[in-house]
Amino acid sequence: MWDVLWLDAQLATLRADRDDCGEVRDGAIGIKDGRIAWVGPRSQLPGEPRTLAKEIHEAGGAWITPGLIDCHTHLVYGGNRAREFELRLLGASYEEIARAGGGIVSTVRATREASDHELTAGAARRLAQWLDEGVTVIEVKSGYGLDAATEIRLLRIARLLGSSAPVTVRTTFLGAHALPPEFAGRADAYVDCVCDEMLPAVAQDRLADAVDAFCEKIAFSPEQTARVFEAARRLGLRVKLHADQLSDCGGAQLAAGFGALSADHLEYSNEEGVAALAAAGTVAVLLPGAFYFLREKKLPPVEALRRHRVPIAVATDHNPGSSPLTSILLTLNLSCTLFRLTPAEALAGVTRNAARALGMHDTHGTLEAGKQADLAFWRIESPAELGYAIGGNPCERVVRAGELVRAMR
Ligand code: DI6
Ligand code: FE
Repeated sequence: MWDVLWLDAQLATLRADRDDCGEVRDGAIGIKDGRIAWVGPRSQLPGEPRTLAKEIHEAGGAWITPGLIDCHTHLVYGGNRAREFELRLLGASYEEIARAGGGIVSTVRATREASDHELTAGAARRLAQWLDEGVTVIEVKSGYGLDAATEIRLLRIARLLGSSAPVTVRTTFLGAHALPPEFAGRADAYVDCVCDEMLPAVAQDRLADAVDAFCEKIAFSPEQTARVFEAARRLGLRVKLHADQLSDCGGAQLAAGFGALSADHLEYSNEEGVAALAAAGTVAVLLPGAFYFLREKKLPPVEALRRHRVPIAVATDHNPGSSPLTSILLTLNLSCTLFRLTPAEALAGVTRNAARALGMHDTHGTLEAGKQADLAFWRIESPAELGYAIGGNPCERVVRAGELVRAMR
């Protein structure tokens, strides 16, 4: 006997063997012990609804998708960078500001000065918008502490968000995000510190599910990145990479060489890089918020990603400097409008492929029997509307692990 049976719903299952959204008209979902026990057309239910489940719920014709997954955010930080935004509007570039000691390092200063309470409250306030928009899994990176104590603080706060809000938080250690001021001119010494001090401490307390780095001219070289990844591998942690965002650093190849879960940004990646991602099974995470906010011109190689059948995910990259974007729904539209993804590709990018980018594809990301019952309910007439609309929020209910965590609105 199932715990709950949802009826009167249209389903976008996002099953991998379907090119569309895996649509099922007049569908039904049975839930038991927080997992999907049965999913399919109501006409194929294996019995009378009342004999199948303890509770019958009607979805009122809503579309149900898997709970959305934002697989790349920098949610926990102090302050904001509105002043820097003004400077950029007056003509300064993101890279010039970074080189002049602004950029990431200014957020590092604000983050180190902030109390745990301030950091937690700021992140929790922002997180509310993800929950409103049907997100049930969010990845959160450290990377604005850049010393062992603060990086650990950020990861602990990220973990705490997951125990105080109805959302699954995956944490990523991004110690190699920028060079902290106290290591100016000594990047290799900082990488030593990341590998020999920070990473082992983070791993010992099981504070990170993965390790990330920013491989870029204004950040860390491919050699320095490889050192961080080798240290992660020794500790049994999977890696992901900020790759080829502002220049072609061979980031895609580097990530693939380490069997990365994902390679993110990829605007400047070349065809060999894309082929390497395909061979390694690494997910390409596209981040249209940063592309838009920095007014980048070089588009990520979407055609090549399709041709090589690299799974494409889409994420907010929420951060105060290059993507102060708090809406996963707006991100869907940006990925369609700017990168020419189809709405179905964009939706797969925040469900099935985002789960893969976090190594959670066995349990999350599609509506299939056996997976965790994370469901988002939408007041829409077709799934394409989720990528089409700019602003607005048609999410009307959210179920997480079988429990209603957002009631009808
Ligand atoms: N790439 C980005 O776009 C962000 N971090 C990164 O590695 C920028 C973060 C910031 O400017 O604060
Ligand atoms: Fe990022």
